[in-house]
Order: sequence, then structure tokens, then C-alpha cells
Amino acid sequence: QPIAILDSGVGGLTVVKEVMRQLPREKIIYFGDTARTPYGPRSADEVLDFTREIVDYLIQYKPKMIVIACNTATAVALTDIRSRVAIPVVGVINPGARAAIGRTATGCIGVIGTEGTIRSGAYENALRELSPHVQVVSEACPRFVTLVEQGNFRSSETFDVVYDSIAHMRTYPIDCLILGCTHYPFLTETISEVMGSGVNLISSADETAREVSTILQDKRKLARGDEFPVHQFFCSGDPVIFREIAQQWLGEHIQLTP
Ligand code: DGN
Repeated sequence: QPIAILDSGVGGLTVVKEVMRQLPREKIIYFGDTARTPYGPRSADEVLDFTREIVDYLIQYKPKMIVIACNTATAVALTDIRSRVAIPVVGVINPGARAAIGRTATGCIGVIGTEGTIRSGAYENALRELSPHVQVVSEACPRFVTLVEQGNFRSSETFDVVYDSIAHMRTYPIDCLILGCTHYPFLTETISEVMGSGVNLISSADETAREVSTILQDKRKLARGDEFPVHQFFCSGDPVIFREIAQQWLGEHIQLTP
């Protein structure tokens, strides 16, 4: 049985890469809604509808778990999707929040994400629930997703956009910055250049993959056997750019169904 992973576009591939690294025997089916990306500026109702549609599609493949590898969708749809399916559903917000609380020394945590994620307050809520006195500095970075969907990770334009969006966060004693959008790990080097080496970047992708692993272990549902699975990728929009980004990021040929 596969693990189903979904996102508004290529962002969830950051989670796929970590799941592949940590759990190489697990088969993955991935859906990137590239025709309707970005989700960030859309209303909560719309994002909820899109997420339900994608889950209904993926469920046909009889997955053993669903990973909502999109912070924007996790913020508005996690509870709903959990109530609709009988398998574990993992979101990307709590794992990142937990990691940040575990690592901060200053007690001041930065969060960057889409407008939808930041507007929802989901990270502040998750962080404060874990540690009521933590200081949270949030910033929506609406232009990052477009750059990533274009494969524009390391240009001077990208540096300028990242600088303009988050350099001001350095005025706070932030020692952990949560990359609260699964597209952002593609920009790790640039974000790190802007924030400086004293700031620990927390990728929701890495932390989520660890959670996937823990849940499968607890439920004794880890894949066994000696074979390495063939993963399956679907995207709703232009397959050319999706394939290019996916192959570059994952470092292998991918089987893509447009
Ligand atoms: N990758 C998604 C996230 O983590 O929020 C959102 C990207 C988008 O559609 N704006």
C-alpha cells in the first residue's frame, strides 16, 4: 500500500524527498495541483474543496496514509480530512512547530509561509500550545511560491525577493525560522544567506517525514521486502516543468501521469 502525498504544486516534493530518504521501501503516490497553484491567496473554503477533491482522487489507490504536504491546506483542511477517511492523515504544521520549540534557545521563533497559512494563525496556535510564552514573528511571503514553481531557485531576482521579504526579521532575536510552506526548502540557500548562520532553518518537510516514519512504525505498517518501489506522480497542470523540477530535486527519473 502506498503513502499518498499531496500539495498545490511542486512544494510537497520536499516532503517526498525526505520520505524517500528515511523510508526507501515505501511506495509514494504524489499529486501536485499545478493547474490551480498557488493556494496561498485563495479563500479557506476553496482550499478545503480542492483538498477534498484531491484526497477523493488519491483514495482510489488505497493508500495506507495521507500526507497533506502543504501548509496552506493543512491549516484549513486537516481536521476535515481526518474526519472523512479511515487512515492516518498527517499535516505539516505540528511537526515543524514541535521541532522549533525543541530547538529554540532565545524563545523567539520566526515563521514564514503563504498569506493563507499566516492569516490562519495555525503556527502561532501550535507553538503557543506547546510553549505559552514563546515569541512568534510571522511574515507572509507570497512571491516565493511563484519563483519555485518556475524553477527559479538561485538567481539575483530570487535573492532580492527573499531579502525584501524577510531581512527585516533579523531585528528580532529569532534563532529558529520555520519554513512554513513546503515550497520554501527549495530556497534554503538563499534564505540562509539572508538570515545568517545564527538562525536555524526548520523545514516542515524533514520533520513531517520523521512523523510519517513514527506513525508507520507504531502501527506496524512499515513496508517490508527487498524491492525498491516505483513511485507515481500526478500533476494537474503543465507536465514539462513539473517533471523537470521533480527530477532535478529528487535526482532520479520519475514516472509522471499528467
Ligand atoms: N506548498 C504550499 C504550502 O506549504 O503552503 C503552498 C503553496 C501555494 O500554493 N501557495
